[in-house]
Amino acid sequence: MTPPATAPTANNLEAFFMPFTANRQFKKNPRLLARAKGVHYWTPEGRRIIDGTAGLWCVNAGHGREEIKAAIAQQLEEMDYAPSFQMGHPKSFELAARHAAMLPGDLDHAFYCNSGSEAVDSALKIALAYQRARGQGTRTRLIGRERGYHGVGFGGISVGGMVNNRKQWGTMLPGVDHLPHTHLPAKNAFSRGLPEHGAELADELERLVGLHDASTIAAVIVEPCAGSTGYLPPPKGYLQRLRQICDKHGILLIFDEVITGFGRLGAGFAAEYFNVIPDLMTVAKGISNATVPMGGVFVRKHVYDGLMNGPENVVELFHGYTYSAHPLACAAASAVLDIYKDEGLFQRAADLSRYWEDGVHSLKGLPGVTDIRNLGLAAGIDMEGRKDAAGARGYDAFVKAFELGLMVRQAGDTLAMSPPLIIEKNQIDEIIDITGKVIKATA
Ligand code: PXG
Repeated sequence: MTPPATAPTANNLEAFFMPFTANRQFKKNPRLLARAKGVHYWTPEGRRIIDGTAGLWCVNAGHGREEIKAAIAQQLEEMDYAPSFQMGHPKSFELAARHAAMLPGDLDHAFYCNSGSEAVDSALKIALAYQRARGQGTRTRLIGRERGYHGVGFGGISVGGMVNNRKQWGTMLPGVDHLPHTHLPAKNAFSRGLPEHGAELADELERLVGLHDASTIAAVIVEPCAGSTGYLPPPKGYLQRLRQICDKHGILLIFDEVITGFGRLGAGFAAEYFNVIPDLMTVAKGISNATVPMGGVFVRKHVYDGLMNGPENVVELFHGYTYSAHPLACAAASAVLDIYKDEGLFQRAADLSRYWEDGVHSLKGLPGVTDIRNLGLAAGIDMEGRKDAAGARGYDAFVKAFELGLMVRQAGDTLAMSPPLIIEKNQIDEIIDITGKVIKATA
């Protein structure tokens, strides 16, 4: 791979106000990526980095896919943009039909947006609108979960359970409560796949119903397997129990599948993997292989039908984005569905997941490793932090990994990994090898 002609230099990094980044620290010692293909990135200097995180959990089919590029280019040639308010373009309807056909149960309608954050806010609104449309307008309360991450919109941070968000952004949405998280290292450390203990934590929803009354609760939102806060697979039976309690009380269940959707668990969706069908599902990332920003909310028939009432000239859902179902995103999303299907990538992830599990669990016993979790083709590794410096070891590990040619994600002193689903076994070995070195180097 040839590096680009002009490598950016430190003195032109200033203007970009970087998201979720320590700007000053980064700009003193930047980590730049200039090219990508398959499971690799290259820095401007031409150094190869193995992508242990599929970008940010999103490039599931690998980088630089020609089929997606061709579909986007063709769509750009044909029609760059078309509004989706009171107008439509064929690709959006085609894509929705394809998504409906591949989704489990009767999740058969698709609303489109541009990111996971928008998907979450859209899902919360659809839930409120649905409850109101069926004459249950007192159901306005939303229930999230501790350690949940649902993006950065005010709805998402409100139902989310990230302490930094709660510290930083004031009171957020009112009328929100939270289930406890399911991370129980004392009982479940080093579980392979689903942990044994903790299904009873779903019963906390009964407690919240007892406190607030079901008639005030619109929806519960959880990540079936929490991603950003360290990769936390659900305890065995937990999601099934949550589904039962929601059904009992007329509460909508929303699965945030922004990370788990499109193959990460070795099935199309976590809903399919667990055989638990939520009423609404949020997606993004792998929906377009991250080539064109896209998010979506998939809803079950009863939710869509419930909103299709009143006079036909009235807009049923007073919500949408200029770029909802953007033609380029639809073209990309359709091309990536072909890749997933033609290459059997969801099954490939399932087939590789055991090898991956053995690989990540081989890191048990390295200095300060306190827990390792895995499910599908992703894992979280907890490391003992440094005294009085939470997150410092995690950051050093992340930097060291990059130096050694591996991209990982860091959340505090936890490392998270989620390679593209096209990863080969020898490349998994390489990821594990570098991760081991990084853990030792930062102990
Ligand atoms: N829901 C979930 C479950 C997510 O993981 C979002 C919503 C928001 O999506 P957008 O597209 O608005 O970013 C996410 C995003 C990480 C990491 O390192 C995770 C995300 C984003 C960036 C970094 O874990 N998840």
